[in-house]
Amino acid sequence: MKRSIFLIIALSVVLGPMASTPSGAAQEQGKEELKLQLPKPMFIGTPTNIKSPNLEVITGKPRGPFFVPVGTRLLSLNRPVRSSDIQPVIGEFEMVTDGEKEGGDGYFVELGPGKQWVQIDLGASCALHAILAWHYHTQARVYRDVIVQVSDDKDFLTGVTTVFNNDHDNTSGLGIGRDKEYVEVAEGRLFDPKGARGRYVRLYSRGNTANDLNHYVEVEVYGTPAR
Ligand SMILES: [Ca+2]
Ligand SMILES: [Ca+2]
Repeated sequence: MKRSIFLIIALSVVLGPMASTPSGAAQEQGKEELKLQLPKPMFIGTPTNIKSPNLEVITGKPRGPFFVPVGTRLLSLNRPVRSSDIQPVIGEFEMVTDGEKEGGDGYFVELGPGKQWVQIDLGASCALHAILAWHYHTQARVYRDVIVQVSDDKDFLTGVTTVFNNDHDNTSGLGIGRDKEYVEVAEGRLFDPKGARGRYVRLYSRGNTANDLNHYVEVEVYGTPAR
């Protein structure tokens, strides 16, 4: 009798989570895992010395799989890049979309101090399913006021979708952001545009915890190609 009760408990422990979670819950119909090529990490361990009022809880765990509609492609490779800064301090704007994501010197473009943006022209309006940004991953840093927007207007005056905004105190003047600040790591940060359409992707920042400058190693935009 004791043995059978034990078996029932054991079975419910094993089957319980399976019964309550349909198999493949993370993977909806018509979706596939987004495959990414990630650069080598430049530092190991969880930074504990970064203080910021809007910082997310640091788990140190890698990002889980992310699912996108079947047929999603990298749309941003070698696409033209504009910026609020006329001339980079270091590097070239082209480095934002050149496919190189390694850390270290020679792989990032440096923009001037304060609020700056880079903007990628995808060439056509597309439904977007993932945007990834690597600001800088040679050391642990938090970039301020990260705001990611999508629009068909190159000047971002009309039809703007805000995908991400962690400017919790509105210092950049684009509205209060509800997202959290995060530490830059080699896997980059994935922003979910949830199918928002746009030809242009604009990313803002306003300095970082190490200095007042703005950096990009790479930005990747994934979506459904325009027909
Ligand atoms: Ca690059
Ligand atoms: Ca802010």
